[in-house]
This record gives sequence, structure tokens and C-alpha cells, in this order.
Amino acid sequence: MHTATAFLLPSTWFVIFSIVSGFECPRGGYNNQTQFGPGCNYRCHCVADAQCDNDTGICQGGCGAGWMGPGCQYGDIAFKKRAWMSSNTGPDKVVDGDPSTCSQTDQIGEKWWRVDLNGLYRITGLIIFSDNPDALKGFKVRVGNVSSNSSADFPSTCFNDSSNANASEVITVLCTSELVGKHLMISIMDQQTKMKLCDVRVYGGRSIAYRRFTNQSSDQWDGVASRAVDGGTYTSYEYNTCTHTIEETSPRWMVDLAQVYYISRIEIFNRQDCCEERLAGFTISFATNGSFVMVYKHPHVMPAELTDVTNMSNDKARFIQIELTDTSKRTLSLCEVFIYGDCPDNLCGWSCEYPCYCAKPEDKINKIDGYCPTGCAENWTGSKCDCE
Ligand SMILES: [Ca+2]
Repeated sequence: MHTATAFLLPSTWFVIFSIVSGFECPRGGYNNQTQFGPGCNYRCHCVADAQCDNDTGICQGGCGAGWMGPGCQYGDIAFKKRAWMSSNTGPDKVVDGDPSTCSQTDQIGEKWWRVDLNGLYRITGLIIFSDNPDALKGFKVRVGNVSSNSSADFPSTCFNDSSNANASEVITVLCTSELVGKHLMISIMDQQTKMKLCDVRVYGGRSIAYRRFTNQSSDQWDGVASRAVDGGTYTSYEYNTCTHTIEETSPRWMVDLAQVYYISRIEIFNRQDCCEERLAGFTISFATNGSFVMVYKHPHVMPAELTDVTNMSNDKARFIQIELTDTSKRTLSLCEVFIYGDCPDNLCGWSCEYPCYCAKPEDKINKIDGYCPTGCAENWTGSKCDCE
């Protein structure tokens, strides 16, 4: 008995305490953000920064702009991207993160709405908000690689609503297979129907770096490594949310995600009050436990305020390092690093801590709860497909 008690981690006690007392996670991170979950180390993403459910992250008033999915923990890769529509009635209203603003096509010919994701993404699913679901009867979701108004340029089909079985004001669409592309189109052919869309959010992986353990090669001007995962995205150094090393050879910053994840996307916020050029040519390296392997090198030009890296040459990591590898002495400064990914195949949970064997593991978009939309793999049962 004594041994078992000794192995209970402090975070376990914390969870037990929360359940018994109805304890609500304190605000934390930069600017006292709302938090929840194991160890209160997850950030709520509710409309108006409302407090989410302490255990699940669910937001009563819905997910805030740019967020979606279980516990509002998944980033929306369509948010504020450039969009077009077959009748020009405000395609941007569909990617403004506000389900109360809608856009409708006219009734002639093929009706479509499309978005340029501005990068190559793996597309697994999306959520469509429409206040008139009948206006989506028979919709198709397709993915392509070129910017075009012709559905023929969207050769990969994510979903085909042939039966209109999904009629609802909020439709979760799971692609029949994982697709890779830069552009997404939603269209209907029914001549009698106008197409109306209020919001389209495309799954871009779950936010996994917030308040994780960080380290860097040196500190200067109080710019400690943890400032890059504190949730603060201000890009002026005076707001105390950017990191800063000394000027040195190969300055580097590292985060430990505490678990191996599939990594789909990394957003890096660069300093704007001065010195933007310092981040030019940065590299990203991944390690699962041993040595780092470089998966991305930024071209040697001044990075924008926000760099969205999606085309990495490897996809699994527990440790992620950002480094300036030139031979000259340089200073590394990062204002925030958002890392998006999900648990490896057949693992689910907040920390990927339990097995979940779905019929099609690549289709899984809710690895937090462990729900298998395609049913369980052979020989596995249970609501989470975790019983052999
Ligand atoms: Ca920050």
C-alpha cells in the first residue's frame, strides 16, 4: 500500500481534490487566461474568454474564433484565410469565427464556397455552421492544390452528402480518408437550393505546447524560455511575453511535450518592435527521445510576424527545438510558439495515456475523449475501443 501511495503524482492528487471539492482551475499563463484540465495546464478557448468546464474544456457559449472540436482544443486552419463564393455575397463571413454572420449564394447553376488555406495541410475533417441546413442538401467537400473556381480542380473528395442525412445547424464532417491539399471547396449541384454557410472550421490539430517544460541555450533581459508557451502573442518585447537569448553561436530554444505526438503545424510569432531579422533562417528539429533531426529550415529572409509551418519532413516528436544554426553569433527571440498535433495511432486521452483501437485510426478527430466515429477495430470493444 505504501508503495502505491508513493507513486501517486502530485497532479493525480490535484485531480482527486478537484472532483471532490468542485474546485475551479485558477487563471494563469500570460494575462491570467482561463484554464482547465489535468494540472490546470490547458487553456480554455471559449467565446469572450469565458471559463470552460473544469474537466472537459467544453464552452457553454461555444468555441472562440479560431478554435473547434473537443474541449475547443483544435486550431481552425481556415480562420481568417482568403475565401471566395460563386455569388459574391461576403465569403469572408464564413471564416470570421462568428457563426452568427452568414453568406448565401444565388440559385443559379453550381453553388460553391472555397478557401485558400495558405499552406499544404492534412485535412481530416471540418465543422460547418449553417442556420438553414436544408440549404446544404447534397453538399460535397473537396480538396485541391490550385486556386480555382472550377470544382474540377478539386480532385480529392473529403465528403459527399448524398442522402442529406446530416441536416443540422452544426454539421461535423469527417473526411472518408485523410487528404493533403492547399484549397478546400464546399459545393452543391441542386438547382433549387441556395447554399448558405455561416462558419466553416477545418481541423488543424490540437494545441499541445501550452505551458509545457521549455529550455533555451541562455537567457537575457528576463526573456526566459517559458515565455514562448505562456499564451501571450504580443510581439513587442515590452509586454514581457517574448524570449531572449544572449548573442551566441547556435542559440536554441526547446520544448518537451511530455509525450510523442504527431505534429501537423507550428505557428511562430516573431518580434515586431525591432530586430525582426534575427529570426531569419531559423530551423525546426524534432526528437522522439534521442537526437534531433532537422525537419524545416526557414528561407534566409525576414520572417513575418506569424510564420505558419506545415510542410515538415517528419511528423513525430516529443521534443521540438528551434535554432539559429549559422556560424556567426546571433540572438534568438520568440514571442510565442503554438504547436498543433495529436496522439499517435491507437492512443487517446489528454496525455495519450490509454489505448483506443478504432476501425480506421487515421479518421479519428477526437482523441481527447477516445470516441471512434468509425467503430472499433477487430477484437476491440468499449465506448473508447480500449477493451480487448
Ligand atoms: Ca508569449
